[in-house]
Order: sequence, then structure tokens, then C-alpha cells
Amino acid sequence: MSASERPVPLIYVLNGPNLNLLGKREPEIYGYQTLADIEASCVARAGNLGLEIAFHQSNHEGALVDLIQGAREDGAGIIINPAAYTHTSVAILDALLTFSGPIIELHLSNVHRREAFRGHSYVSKAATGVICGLGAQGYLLSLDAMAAQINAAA
Ligand code: CA2
Repeated sequence: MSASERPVPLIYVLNGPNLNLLGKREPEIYGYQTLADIEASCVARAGNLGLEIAFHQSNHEGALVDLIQGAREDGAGIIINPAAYTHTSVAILDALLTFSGPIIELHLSNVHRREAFRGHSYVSKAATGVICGLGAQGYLLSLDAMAAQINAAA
């Protein structure tokens, strides 16, 4: 079913490399919640907002490109934490530039307080907005912002 035919807008929530380790390593930077915890809270928030989510994580750049291309078929919006690919991937940028709906770039940490290389994002060039530094709460804030973007466009 295409995005416009879906009764409930489908939002892709995409997560890049190493985010499968959340809650298991470096909690002082990335927090104590696991990615499964975050997915569960996103499903609950999306339900309250009248959205559905397709939540994915991959350690592979091409797999993330495939997911973004999939979102072109049935997705109303994309929330993406590209992790390290934020700072390196023209392929992910190019895929996002083909998507016509709202895109929110998300980071758990405040990338601007960290190493200088984290201050540059290829993905920001395609993003409607960027949320960073608020930990797992950023996922829920991204869903709130996505709902507002979609309602404003309706
Ligand atoms: O702050 C973020 O969300 C980042 O996207 C996380 C990336 C980092 O490369 C970006 O600069 C900022 C790293 C994700 C690594 O995730 C881990 C989770 C647990 C333990 C170790 C790494």
C-alpha cells in the first residue's frame, strides 16, 4: 500500500551501526536503555499520536540505503539516527534526498560537544530538522515533531 493509501501514516525509524549495543556499553554517553526499550516506547508514543512505525537497525550502509528506498514506497516520514554514517555517508544522504516527506535526524548525544568530526553531518543536508543531546527522549520528541509535520501538511 502506498503512503497516501495508508489509513495510518507509517514512519520509518532507522538506526545505524552499533546502536544495537545501546544499554550494554558506554551508558555514560548513550544511556541505559536498550534499543528494544526505545522501540517499545516509540511504538507506544506512535500509537498515541495516530502513527505506525517501522523500526529498524543495521550495521550496514547499503542496508540503510535499501530501507530508505523502501520508505519511498509506503513511508510518510523518516526518523533516522545514522550513527557514525552521519559523518561519512554520501550514499545515505543521496537516498534521503529522494524521499519527499519529512526527515528528522536524531542523535542521542550532543554531537557538537564531542570530537570535532562529529560536528559535521552529511545527513543534515536532507533533514527537515535535527534533534540531538537529549538521549532516548529524543526518539519520542522526534515522533511528536513528525506528527506535527504530517498534520501541518494534511
Ligand atoms: O549520539 C548519537 O546518537 C550518535 O549518532 C551515536 C553514534 C556516533 O557515531 C554519532 O557521532 C552520534 C555512535 C553509536 C554507537 O552506539 C553505541 C552504543 C552503545 C555502545 C557503544 C556504541
